[in-house]
Amino acid sequence: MTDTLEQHFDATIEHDRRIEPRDWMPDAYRNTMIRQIAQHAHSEIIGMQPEGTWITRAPSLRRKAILLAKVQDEAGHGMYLYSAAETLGADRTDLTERLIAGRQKYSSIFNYPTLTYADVGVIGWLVDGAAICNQVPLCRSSYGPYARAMVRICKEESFHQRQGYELLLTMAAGTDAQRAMVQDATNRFWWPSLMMFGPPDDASPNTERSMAWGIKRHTNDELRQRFVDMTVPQAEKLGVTLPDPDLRWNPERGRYDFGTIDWDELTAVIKGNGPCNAQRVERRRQAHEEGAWVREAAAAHARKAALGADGDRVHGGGAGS
Ligand code: FAQ
Repeated sequence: MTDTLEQHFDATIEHDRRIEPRDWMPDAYRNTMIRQIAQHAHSEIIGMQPEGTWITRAPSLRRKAILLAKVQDEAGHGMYLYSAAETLGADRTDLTERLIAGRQKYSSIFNYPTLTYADVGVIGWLVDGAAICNQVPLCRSSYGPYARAMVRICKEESFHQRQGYELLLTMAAGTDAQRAMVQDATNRFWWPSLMMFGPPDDASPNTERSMAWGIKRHTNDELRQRFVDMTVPQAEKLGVTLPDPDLRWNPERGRYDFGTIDWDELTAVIKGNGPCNAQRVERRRQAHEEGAWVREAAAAHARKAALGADGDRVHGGGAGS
């Protein structure tokens, strides 16, 4: 029986069709999907914090409205993704508790501080830019609910990327002090953005199997290179220098060469030792506790509504008998 189910699973992957929630899947596939989707959902939710801190300090009503909308979008992405994880049998409360207990990861990038308003622009440009590069191929990921969630998420992320770039173009056309802020933010976020794509291929334990299962469509290094190639001309147009003396066009490869990434830094940040890890998780824990009454009220309302519906049914049934 399991053999037949496994053959069906393998054939679905081979023919590049989607695996759906009620389909049989190997435990390792299910666990990998839950891990990746949960990590992704946590990143969207924790990712609200670095920019969220600037909402009250946005320099104009227009910038405040844009930033509020963007941060709300990230919350929405987190919700779609938790729902996608639930289709695999995961429990949202359990996932949140694992995040707060440090037993599940979220993207390293959100453990860096946002020191000036230019950081909001640079996050839109580089962080959302890297997210798009990584996530557009995930729209073809083999797990149906994840792939479908990714379509809308990518549309919104590309709007986020453009708003960040527009903010930076405005600052770049401003004063010397504003241009210096843009350069400083670029200096701080460039290398961590490259780390978002994960460890190099030869140190990425999950890539080979995730590629074979059609969960990932490209390796970490392929996507990182794609991001560099896409971003260098954008930096030139902005008039900022990317902080890498080894960055240059390689005519033979038809791609940009770039310097060595500090993998020790990525490992440290993933292990919880980045500049803001403790603060981010603590804030998430507080928000979860402060939101307990909302969850209780929603559950009580749902119970009441269900009881009401049942009551009607019982009453109707009684009248007819
Ligand atoms: N940070 O074997 P691999 C956003 C972990 S975008 C932390 O290469 P895999 C939008 C990895 O999970 C950011 N951990 O793993 C936004 C694995 O953990 P394990 C989120 C990392 O899965 C913008 C271990 O290291 N995007 O939120 C990182 O094949 C602005 C070994 O790595 C996604 O999650 C890292 N950078 O490839 C929001 C995209 N890299 O098994 C707000 C979906 C690796 O030890 C504001 N995810 N790890 O527990 C993916 O594409 C993949 O999971 C990768 C990692 C590429 C991230």
